[in-house]
Amino acid sequence: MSDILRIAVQKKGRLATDSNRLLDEAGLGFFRNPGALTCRARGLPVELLFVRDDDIPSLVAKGVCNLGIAGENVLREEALENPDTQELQTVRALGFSRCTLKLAAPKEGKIRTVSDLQGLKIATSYPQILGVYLKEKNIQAKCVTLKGAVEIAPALGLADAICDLVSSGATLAANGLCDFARVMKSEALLVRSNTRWSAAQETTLARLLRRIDGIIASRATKYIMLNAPKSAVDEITALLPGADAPTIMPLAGRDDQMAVHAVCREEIFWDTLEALEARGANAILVLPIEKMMG
Ligand code: PRT
Ligand code: ZN
Repeated sequence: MSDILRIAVQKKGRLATDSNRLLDEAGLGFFRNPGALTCRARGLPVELLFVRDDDIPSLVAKGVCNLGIAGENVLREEALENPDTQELQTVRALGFSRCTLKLAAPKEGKIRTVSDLQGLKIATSYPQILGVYLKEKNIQAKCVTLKGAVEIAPALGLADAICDLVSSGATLAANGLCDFARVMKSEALLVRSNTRWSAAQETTLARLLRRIDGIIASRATKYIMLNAPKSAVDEITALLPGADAPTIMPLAGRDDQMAVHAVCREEIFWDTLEALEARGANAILVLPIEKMMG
């Protein structure tokens, strides 16, 4: 059994940049030659395999790779189609490549609700997920499977409606379509195989997860520094979003002011900064946090 942890990631596409960035920030330190399909990390005993996202569920299910990063939509579609991939365990939801699988129809047409789909044709790249959804809703409709450019299907007369991924909604709008139901939400997941691993591989995964958790936590977290009038310190610290135990220190040469430093675990909006300033806070700095641990 190998001691190297092998991770399948998308070679090129909407998952690739964020997957690579996460693994890079987690200290894997890999340099990929253009065109190379595998790459050994320098920071941890890890090898990356660059593949199409559709192949990731089965590569991990077969144990060719220990881990994979894929969209929830692809994992669910594959699990419905290929029972081998049902055994994959989600180890982390990664918070990127977020999108929603939606039903949409021509803006000018008559389809406004799911029940309007009875007896009609729906184009999709996700026939399994759509099939389950329609069954739950007691709708009998025909799925027309297309691998891409699903949004063009109604204009070509191939289908009456579509079921496709939406993020900004710009593609639907550009094709004169309007969404009317949400089938599922999706984000990138880190999944692991159900096969036997060596102790070294388990140890590497534990180290990797601790680092990933630190990265995910730090993304939502900011460090805030400000000076506050002594009399308003309590009021000002109460306004800091998601801050536990701020550090409050005297300011050299200023008896009337204190320095307040805090880690805020929730987003700091302009409104909050304005409210802080209105209570006398000054020299307010909001800084990103790169890494967190402990
Ligand atoms: O080559 P490979 O098979 O690896 O890649 P792919 O072409 O199958 O997938 P890719 O790279 O396009 O997407 C990979 C994954 O990113 C998907 O499986 C989703 O989990 C996720 N994702 C997030 C998206 C989108 N957002 C998305 N907007 N995948 C596709 N889209 C498409 C959608 O199909 C539609 O055509 O973008 C268009 C809509 O975008 P908006 O912004 O106009 O709404
Ligand atoms: Zn794909």
